[in-house]
Amino acid sequence: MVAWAALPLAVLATGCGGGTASDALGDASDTRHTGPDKGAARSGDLRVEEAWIPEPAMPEMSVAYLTIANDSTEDDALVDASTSASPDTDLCSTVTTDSGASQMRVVEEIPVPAGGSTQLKSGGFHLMVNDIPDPVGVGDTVTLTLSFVSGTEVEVEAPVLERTAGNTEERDAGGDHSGHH
Ligand SMILES: [Cu+2]
Repeated sequence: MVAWAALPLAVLATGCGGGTASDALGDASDTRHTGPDKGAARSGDLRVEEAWIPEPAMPEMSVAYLTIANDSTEDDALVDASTSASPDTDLCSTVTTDSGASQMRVVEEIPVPAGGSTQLKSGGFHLMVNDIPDPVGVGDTVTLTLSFVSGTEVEVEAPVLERTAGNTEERDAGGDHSGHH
């Protein structure tokens, strides 16, 4: 994870400069586990950490990765997501078929168990940002708004980062976006 050091501090400054991030954070002490390059926020019993967007391979479409932790004693689920980059964002899952092929499909919800956490990452659950009108690139920050079954809403700033070794967890499926349409 040495990639942090190579990132310009301007990414962080931009992400926090608008006031939105600090509003959403509420308790600043909750940012301590997250590197300076990825977004974090909390609302109620839900914590979002490590929010980021890999530099899109195609200008009109991207994915977003993050981790959601549920500190309550009730199961919760992500049921809707919107972004500042596009009016069309889906909850999506990559599944491996019996024949070993990777396929993506839109899902109705992404469960976050009580006292547990769910990672949105390459090869699993993720957010699918479709039909991006103005392409985003490294250095940009996208605001993600996440809505949960419990009624909790979390807004988090997700920086667009290069696909470096430290950022591409389990990125093995070469055709990550194929088959989505
Ligand atoms: Cu997808």
